[in-house]
Amino acid sequence: MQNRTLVRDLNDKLGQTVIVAGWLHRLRDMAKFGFAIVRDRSGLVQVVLTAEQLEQLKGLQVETVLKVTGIVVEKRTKDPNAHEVEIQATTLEILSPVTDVTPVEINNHDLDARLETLLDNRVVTLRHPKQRAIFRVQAALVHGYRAYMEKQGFTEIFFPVLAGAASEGGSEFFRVDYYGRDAALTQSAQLYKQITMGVYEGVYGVSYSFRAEKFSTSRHLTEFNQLEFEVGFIDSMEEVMEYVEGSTRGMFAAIQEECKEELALLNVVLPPLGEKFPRIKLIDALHVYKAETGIDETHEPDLSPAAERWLSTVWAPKVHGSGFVFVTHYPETKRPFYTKLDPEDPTSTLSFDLIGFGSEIVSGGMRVNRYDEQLARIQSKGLRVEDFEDYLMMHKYGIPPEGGFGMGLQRLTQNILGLANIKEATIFPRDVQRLRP
Ligand code: AMO
Repeated sequence: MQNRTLVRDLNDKLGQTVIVAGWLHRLRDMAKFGFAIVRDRSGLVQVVLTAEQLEQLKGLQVETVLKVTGIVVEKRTKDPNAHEVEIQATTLEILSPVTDVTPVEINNHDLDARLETLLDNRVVTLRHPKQRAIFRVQAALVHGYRAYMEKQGFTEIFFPVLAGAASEGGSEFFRVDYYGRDAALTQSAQLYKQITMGVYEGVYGVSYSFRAEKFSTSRHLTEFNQLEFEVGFIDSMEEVMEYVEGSTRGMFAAIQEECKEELALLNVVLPPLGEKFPRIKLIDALHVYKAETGIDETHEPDLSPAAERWLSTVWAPKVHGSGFVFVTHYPETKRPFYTKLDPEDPTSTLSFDLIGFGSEIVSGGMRVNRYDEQLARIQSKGLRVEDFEDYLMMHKYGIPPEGGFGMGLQRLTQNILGLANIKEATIFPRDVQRLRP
């Protein structure tokens, strides 16, 4: 639309005639005149309407799409220091009339709806300023990630979603009928990002991951995005962790720069990152958990959700001034076939998770890069070697020592914004029950 002014730029246009376009967020009819709150992608503005203009809106509901021409004036308020502006409308054009009442009220400060109602009516609830803010923050996280990776000189890769074999093992994959053949939706870009290690040495990308989860939880989706990363010619897993930390810091910087208003609207105060994210072996973490809380999970092969929460929200902030903690050296039984075994203890792996603000948001580690070793791991995991022919070809033709990680985008957004359910951090979530909208 030519000559349109966004709401956020109106403060600079005092006394000028402008065109503002957006949705009717709220209407107050004072009989002889009225107030329309108009919402565009940048904010809300009050428009003062004449009786005739009010008449134009008769029978129309909120969300009607409007084009307003008017003069920017200082808003009359009781607070002499509040230099807000409003628009004195000269003409009003209706671009798309709405006659139905919205199924959920979206013009209050908070959306008062249960999660399922909010998601059933996502088409309109997404328009609420707080919902909009969530996905602005998510976009900024990806900007920060991309900017960091580009700065390192790495190559962005666009990974396939349809594949012949499951990448993470297990049974949690979706089968697809592919012209009568069995195909799968990728659980991650794992195999593909590793293959590119024969070429680019450092790659990243945003992938789609599909997991046929059996239950709905507040942390799991059946479709989500991973910020993927893989790097070659490394000496140790610690190098991969440096990239996790560097990119996370870059992402935090991006949201602080791009999303000040959104973070304020969502009442988010970002937790401290600390000097350096602490690193602790799984077994040591379980012992600290036991010593400090009395809960004995030292015989477990993994952290329970409660232990993850305690480590990242109590222990790491208190002891290391950080809301993040790397937990390393998970047992072989808990990690996929591509994970390198720890040469000092072959029941353990060179693997890590990054736990942040309550739960795991990143998984990563060193990978097996030699052919014989990888063949043996596939066989020992009971997987069919013929399913991994293409993958093993890369090992056969030389892959440097390498490692990488995958960061769950929706999980990260959920934890940073303190959202109770991951579906709130997913624009159109899919779970065991939900496939719409
Ligand atoms: P993993 O399976 O641990 O590792 O997944 C990596 C990250 O993705 C997120 N995540 C999920 N988010 C929402 N719903 C789910 N069902 C779900 N499952 C996982 C988490 C998790 O930390 N290929 C490896 C990564 C690697 O080693 O490079 C992988 O997929 O935030």
